Amino acid sequence: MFKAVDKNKIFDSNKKFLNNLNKDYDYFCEKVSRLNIDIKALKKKISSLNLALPSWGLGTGGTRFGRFPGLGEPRNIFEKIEDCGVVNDLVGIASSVSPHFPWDNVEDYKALKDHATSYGIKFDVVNSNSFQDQINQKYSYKFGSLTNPDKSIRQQAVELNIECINKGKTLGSKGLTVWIADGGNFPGQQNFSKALSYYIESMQKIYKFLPKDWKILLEHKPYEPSFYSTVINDWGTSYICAKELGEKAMCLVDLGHHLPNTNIEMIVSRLIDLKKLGGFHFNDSKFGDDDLDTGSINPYELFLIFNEIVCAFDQKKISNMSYMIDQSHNVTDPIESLLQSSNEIISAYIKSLLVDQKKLTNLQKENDIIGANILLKQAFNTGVSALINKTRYENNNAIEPIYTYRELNYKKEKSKIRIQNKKNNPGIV
Ligand code: AFD
Ligand code: MN
Ligand code: MN
Repeated sequence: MFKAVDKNKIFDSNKKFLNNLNKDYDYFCEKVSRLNIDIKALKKKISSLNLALPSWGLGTGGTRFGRFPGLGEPRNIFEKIEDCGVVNDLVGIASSVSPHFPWDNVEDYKALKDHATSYGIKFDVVNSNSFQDQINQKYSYKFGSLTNPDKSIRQQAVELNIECINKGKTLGSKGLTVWIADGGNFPGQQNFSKALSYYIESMQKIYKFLPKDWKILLEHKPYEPSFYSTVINDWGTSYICAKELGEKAMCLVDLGHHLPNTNIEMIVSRLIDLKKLGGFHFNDSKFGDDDLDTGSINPYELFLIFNEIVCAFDQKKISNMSYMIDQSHNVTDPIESLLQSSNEIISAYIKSLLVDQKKLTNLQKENDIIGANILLKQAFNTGVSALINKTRYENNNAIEPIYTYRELNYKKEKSKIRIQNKKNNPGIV
């Protein structure tokens, strides 16, 4: 689209890398030719990956201890979309944004859509925020939203989700993701059984309003902000609810929403077999729902997850998947984090496509454990950056997105226009 970034600037910046890129690319082609891999097909896979950016990830995040606003950060959804445009112009695979309501409320949704379209950005699934109270809100979500013991509060949360669907319809979204913070901080606080049945009852009401071609994604999380129990705590509970709701309800796997050491790739496999895996929120973590940058700590896990997805696509067990980044950029420029994360995601994906699935099946049959492990490791250890960078170059995107981005001095320029209000709010966004 190249409205956010001048195409010529990308072209000029690319010149510096072209010579070396071609050498690296030739080496890559030579290497994979021995593996009987179709490079054209790989390039097509790279170009067609669709990675949604979270609107809240464009602003500087924070923790409950504080937030340190970054230079020139976007002040509203319109400016966030401009920043999405920058990311997408540089990497070419991030052409949609996932809005969060009421954070991203505007007066004119048609105007918002037109604004996004002018930057080449589409709207991915919409998200509902029933984990905070808003000014002028009748009832508080302090003790829960969709699962609150009070019927009127549950109804208010249901209506919030229906409003999200209506906003999404104007924006051209095709889905709603629901993550609730509901749960308990003390034993005895909540009746587990009632809370879950309230959830299903509330979600059924929302489900009725889903347009035909929409899906509803259920996002689970084991703890936080409730620290004793969470209503939709794990993939099993999420699956039960999705099954209860119907065909359009699918489970969403946020990589940070698992207890330490959980085998996430196995959960992915299970949900695929159960025909209920709808999408991902990518991020990385060390201790909990850290919302760190995807692949920054455990790129091998990301690769193993993609290996399950690729295998399922091969076997026609799945035909589409929704990919989104869900990170909190507390100490970096969110644009740089998103550029780097998109690179980690595409790398893990492409590496997983290098796995010879037939060979793997045979090695598994023969119980060749080391052989199977070597097969995976060989794919994981294959350098794919030349292929990815070359594809980006051919699509007029940046060979080295972060380098080019830094040359633009984008945030410095924006800081002259985006005058921030001085409040240093703690909180997730
Ligand atoms: C939460 C969940 C969910 C939610 C987001 C809000 O990951 O995706 O919408 O953070 O910032 O932990
Ligand atoms: Mn998430
Ligand atoms: Mn999270």
